[in-house]
Amino acid sequence: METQNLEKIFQDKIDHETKIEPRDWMPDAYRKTNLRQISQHAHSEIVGMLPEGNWISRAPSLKRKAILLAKVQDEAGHGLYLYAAAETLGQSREQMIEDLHSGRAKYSSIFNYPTLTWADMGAIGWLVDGAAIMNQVMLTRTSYGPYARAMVRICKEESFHQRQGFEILLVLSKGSDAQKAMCQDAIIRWWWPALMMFGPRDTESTNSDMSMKWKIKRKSNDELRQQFVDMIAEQVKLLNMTLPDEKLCWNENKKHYDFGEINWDEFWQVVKGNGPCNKERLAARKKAWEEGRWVREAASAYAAKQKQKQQAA
Ligand code: FAQ
Repeated sequence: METQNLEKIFQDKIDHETKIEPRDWMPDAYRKTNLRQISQHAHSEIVGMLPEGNWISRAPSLKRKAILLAKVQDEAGHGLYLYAAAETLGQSREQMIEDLHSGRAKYSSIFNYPTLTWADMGAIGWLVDGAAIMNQVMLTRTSYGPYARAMVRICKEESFHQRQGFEILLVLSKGSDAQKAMCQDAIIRWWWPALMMFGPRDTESTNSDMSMKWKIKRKSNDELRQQFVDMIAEQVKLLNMTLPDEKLCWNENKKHYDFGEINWDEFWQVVKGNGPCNKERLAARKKAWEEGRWVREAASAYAAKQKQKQQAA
């Protein structure tokens, strides 16, 4: 069939909300941009384990430790579903990991900030997982089938993560003066980086036009960021805390909160690898990959042996 016809059938499917599956014909650019986004998303989940992993051994109680451990394990699971979804587009996991380690592939800017206090576990759950869900609920309806299906389970787990983060902050917000100060400080440090998670302004977003046409994305970066600000500006009142933005105020005409300008220079610096923890994060991932080599080899050898046994039987 001619490419023009194939493209028409493909776009008709998208327009009629039929999922695109791995064996369906798809334009090269659709394959590429899905591979880019899904693999970056997978990398974000895996690198995202590091800032919180840093606090597992220092959690203030056994209960908090168990919850944090489970949350960090959930993130590993999300990474695995997403790598598996990305592999259906024809790239090997080894290649994706190599792209991460060499700095060719991106991951979310947010994970390049340090976790300085226990309150950061609360702020990450509430703000970072909160921003992640805001963006990811639309991805449960994304046009590429394996990505959409992976996102359904991920979103359920992320909403638990967000509530556990808020609860950590709620406890601190009712605690001693030092605990209240710790809570406020974490909110101040994580607020702007959380807003950056939604990506550049719509006018600067190079991928959005095609991603919207192909229903990979269904809401723009600015639209989602606004929804997030509207939600958090209300929730912060329950904590009796404030967000570090003097321009934040309800706009009755727009029925949305107005808010200040993101430091875009900082955003691009972090995306380009010059954030506070970029080098540390990549070094930790490379070390884990090297040190885990024997486990991967042993697991592969075991799987091959089992397969041989089954075939012989
Ligand atoms: N950081 O044209 P756009 C999580 C790049 S998961 C770094 O607007 P697009 C769970 C972008 O890649 C968090 N780079 O791009 C968790 C592009 O460069 P490229 C991750 C960024 O794709 C919680 C360029 O800028 N979530 O948190 C960022 O249409 C707690 C131009 O941008 C996802 O990955 C950024 N913040 O929209 C885990 C969700 N923003 O690739 C552990 C899926 C933009 O052309 C603990 N991804 N860039 O070289 C998406 O929805 C989209 O990819 C966006 C960006 C919205 C992130």
